[in-house]
Amino acid sequence: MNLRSSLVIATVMIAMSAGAAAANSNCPDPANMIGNCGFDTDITGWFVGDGTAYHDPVDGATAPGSLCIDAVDDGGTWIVLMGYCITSFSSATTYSGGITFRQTGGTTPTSNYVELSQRPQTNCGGVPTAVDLRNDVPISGSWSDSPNLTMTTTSTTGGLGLFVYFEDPAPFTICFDDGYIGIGLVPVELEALTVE
Ligand SMILES: [Ca+2]
Repeated sequence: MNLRSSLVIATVMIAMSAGAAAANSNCPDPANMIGNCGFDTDITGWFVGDGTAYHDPVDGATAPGSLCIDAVDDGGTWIVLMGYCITSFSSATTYSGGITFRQTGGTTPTSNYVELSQRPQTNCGGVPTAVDLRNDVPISGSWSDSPNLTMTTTSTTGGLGLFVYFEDPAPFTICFDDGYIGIGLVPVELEALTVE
């Protein structure tokens, strides 16, 4: 039995002992500050603005379960926003964040943004005091990682948030999985490579 096989088996055993739903091997990294990172059973903890969000129990990036959004263009200029907000974090500390997604239907949105930022309000509202914002991240039908966002907090006040938003969307469905915010974290696929 080589090392890789041992790691896979050990991971499966840990997942089984944690319950039937906990099949994701690397999203629940102890350093990940997002509790419901893999959408194993629901979309609790995440917020969604415009659009209808729901839990897909089957589809997922590294394990079943994802958060999907059905968005329909209402003809105006509007934005589908989703994300996660953390209120307990350190000052002058560099955090990384990201998420994995894929488009399952509809037309590619006109533009999109992925953002990791500190904002003055505890619900992650207000103008960012620190931010890493990426525009027009490639979206395809395959699960793919957002850029690994990094930013350094300016204080311990407000919220530290991971946001994804789409501007002027045509009808589309996009699903998300394996979100993370933490110190020194990288996308789950890269993390798995490091372990191996
Ligand atoms: Ca999942």
